[in-house]
Amino acid sequence: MCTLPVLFLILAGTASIDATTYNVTTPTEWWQTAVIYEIWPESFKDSDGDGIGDLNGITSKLSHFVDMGVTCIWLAPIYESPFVDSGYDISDFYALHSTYGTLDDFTTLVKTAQELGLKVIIDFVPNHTSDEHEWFVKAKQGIEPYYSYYIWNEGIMYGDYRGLPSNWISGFTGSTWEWVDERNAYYLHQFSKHEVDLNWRNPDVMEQMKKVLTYWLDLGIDGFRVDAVPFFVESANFTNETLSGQDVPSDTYYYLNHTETKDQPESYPLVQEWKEHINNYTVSQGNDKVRVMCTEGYSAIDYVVKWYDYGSDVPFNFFFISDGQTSAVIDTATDIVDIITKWYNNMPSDQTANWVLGNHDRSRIATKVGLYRTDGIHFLILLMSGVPTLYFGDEIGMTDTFLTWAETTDVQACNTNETEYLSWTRDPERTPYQWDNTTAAGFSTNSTPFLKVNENYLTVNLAAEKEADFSHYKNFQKAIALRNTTVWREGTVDVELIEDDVIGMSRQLDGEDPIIVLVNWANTTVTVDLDSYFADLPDTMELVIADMYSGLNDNIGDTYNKSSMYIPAYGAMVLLGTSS
Ligand SMILES: *[C@@H]1O[C@H](CO)[C@@H](O)[C@H](O)[C@H]1NC(C)=O
Ligand SMILES: *[C@@H]1O[C@H](CO)[C@@H](O)[C@H](O)[C@H]1NC(C)=O
Ligand SMILES: *[C@@H]1O[C@H](CO)[C@@H](O)[C@H](O)[C@H]1NC(C)=O
Ligand SMILES: *[C@@H]1O[C@H](CO)[C@@H](O)[C@H](O)[C@H]1NC(C)=O
Ligand SMILES: *[C@@H]1O[C@H](CO)[C@@H](O)[C@H](O)[C@H]1NC(C)=O
Ligand SMILES: *[C@@H]1O[C@H](CO)[C@@H](O)[C@H](O)[C@H]1NC(C)=O
Ligand SMILES: *[C@@H]1O[C@H](CO)[C@@H](O)[C@H](O)[C@H]1NC(C)=O
Ligand SMILES: *[C@@H]1O[C@H](CO)[C@@H](O)[C@H](O)[C@H]1NC(C)=O
Ligand SMILES: *[C@@H]1O[C@H](CO)[C@@H](O)[C@H](O)[C@H]1NC(C)=O
Ligand SMILES: *[C@@H]1O[C@H](CO)[C@@H](O)[C@H](O)[C@H]1NC(C)=O
Ligand SMILES: CC(=O)N[C@H]1CO[C@H](CO)[C@@H](O)[C@@H]1O
Ligand SMILES: [Ca+2]
Ligand SMILES: [Ca+2]
Repeated sequence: MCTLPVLFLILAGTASIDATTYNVTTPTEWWQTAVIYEIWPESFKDSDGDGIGDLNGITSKLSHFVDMGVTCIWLAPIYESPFVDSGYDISDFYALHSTYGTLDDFTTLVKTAQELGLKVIIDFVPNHTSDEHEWFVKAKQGIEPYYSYYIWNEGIMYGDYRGLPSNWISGFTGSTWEWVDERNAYYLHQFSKHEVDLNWRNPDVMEQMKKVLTYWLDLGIDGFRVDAVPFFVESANFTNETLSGQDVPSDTYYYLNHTETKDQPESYPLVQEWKEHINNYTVSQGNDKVRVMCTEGYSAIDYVVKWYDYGSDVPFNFFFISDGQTSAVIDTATDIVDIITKWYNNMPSDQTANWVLGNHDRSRIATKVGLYRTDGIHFLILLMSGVPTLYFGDEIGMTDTFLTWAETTDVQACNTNETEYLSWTRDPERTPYQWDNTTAAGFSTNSTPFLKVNENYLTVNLAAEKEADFSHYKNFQKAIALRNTTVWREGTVDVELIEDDVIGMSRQLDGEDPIIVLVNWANTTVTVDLDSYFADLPDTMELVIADMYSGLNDNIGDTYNKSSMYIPAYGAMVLLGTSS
């Protein structure tokens, strides 16, 4: 009886049209055409020589975004913090980390950016507070209402022996439970023990955090990027999690399957409520402008796209980075095509796609795919429909910096040991931005910044790449410029695997010249007839951008015949149809 409807559905499914061509909903809001750029404030630009980036440093470099075509900057946490986890451990949601500057510096940054036509969004970190936050200091003393802002449990008594409330493991290694003598109880922390999880079943916590949102909205920002959304609510009964079966140490995160501490259904409505709060704010301001909300969470696809239904405009698509459980496999052209089609096939068709290549937690894209493939993957994410999210320095091909155990500062790595830290450390992708070939790569006048500068800065730096005829930076800038076309905004997206090794992508629209991107993921040349993959192309096309190492730099502006397209090894090309 049960199998009949299933069979019917499968049959109905085979009748669908070519699954690789996607229609695009024409963007109407600013964020739908934005390129979002993550600034790691500590590492971007130091204005006062203390070796640490700051807000005035960012303000002094805003023209960089305008030059590049980036339209929205996202600031990773700038709040007051003991800095155990680089500012994600917030001790006051209403104050700035003093090393970064003053509230005046912040409002100057926002105002200057907006005058330049840029949008500014900030990190919102509602899962936890620092253990030095006033609420937790009072909670530890048993003072209400603060005690109930957090999650406490006395553990399980086995005779005289007290066991942990559950076997849950923190994302930063070790138990999620930390004992407090004073309260005779454990508190919950999904990350560092200095990042105490808030109790999202307590409505007072919601009220407090809405006030935080309003405070920053009043300071003029254009939206929020919400941190760690899958971790908000945990199972109410502290049920043990099952073993994952992975061959990893028993105190590390991937030892368990996180069925009780991640992706819980009760987390979703929280985001919906913030979105409504933000919308209400906008109404109260006379609908003065549109504000965006992005959400951060690595999970299986169903859990991620579900955020669209709960008010997230941009649920970050991390599938180039991780499949939700382990690092993404991006070895072949098939892997890339699968990642792209998986998102388009699963996101609601009336929403906006998005693509993330890197961030402050993960190895840089140029390190992961190799510099010779970096331009190609940039062309793809910039020219498909949707919102690309870039990590600072990607535009110039910055790579991870090797740091010794002694030089390591990241809490996630420091919680492990000298033999294990390289698998956990996030410092390599957090070293200073490489502006030029002067002291500390132009990041600071201080020759010993908080993390050392990558040794490659003499050649890999913005000034040199602006001077060069061909560079990662120039290619990045040219690809962004092509987004300002009707065919980019409204054209269909067609993603094709070509001859095993090439990722082909077209944007087409009646009456407009198409955009074609060809990215050869392999170290072998190939000549293809594009007609076998894309319908209705004009006979000839003009090469408008080619990756730095393709050897095609002198061919920019040349006309190519669609029936015999030569693609160099690891080559990436952007072509424009010449229909007129
Ligand atoms: C895309 O739009 C075209 C024209 O409106 C329509 O015929 C086609 O079915 C749509 N394709 C998908 C996958 O929705
Ligand atoms: C939960 O896990 C802990 C630690 O492995 C164990 O001591 C405890 O017995 C488990 N509880 C249940 C109910 O299985
Ligand atoms: C455990 O708590 C969850 C809510 O987090 C609830 O759905 C589930 O029914 C509870 N299970 C038991 C055995 O009480
Ligand atoms: C753990 O989760 C993985 C991925 O979701 C799944 O394949 C596996 O079967 C689970 N393991 C157990 C023991 O439940
Ligand atoms: C938004 O405003 C409506 C109408 O005033 C109100 O009913 C609703 O509770 C508000 N939502 C939030 C999340 O504050
Ligand atoms: C480091 O940690 C690993 C995994 O927990 C352990 O096997 C190893 O012995 C430790 N090494 C040192 C030097 O402590
Ligand atoms: C440093 O950069 C400047 C400007 O980009 C360039 O003219 C000069 O040759 C560079 N010097 C070295 C040593 O690379
Ligand atoms: C976008 O293109 C239009 C004309 O097609 C031009 O006026 C405008 O300046 C361009 N905007 C940007 C940011 O390049
Ligand atoms: C690509 O192949 C060439 C020639 O076979 C070889 O010299 C080169 O090192 C290869 N490149 C990479 C990045 O593997
Ligand atoms: C394109 O190449 C094909 C096959 O080599 C050839 O038949 C055709 O005439 C060429 N078209 C143009 C416009 O050069
Ligand atoms: C990508 C990202 O924002 N990751 C953050 C998730 O949350 C934890 C705890 O706040 C941070 O340590 C990560 O950096
Ligand atoms: Ca500084
Ligand atoms: Ca939580």
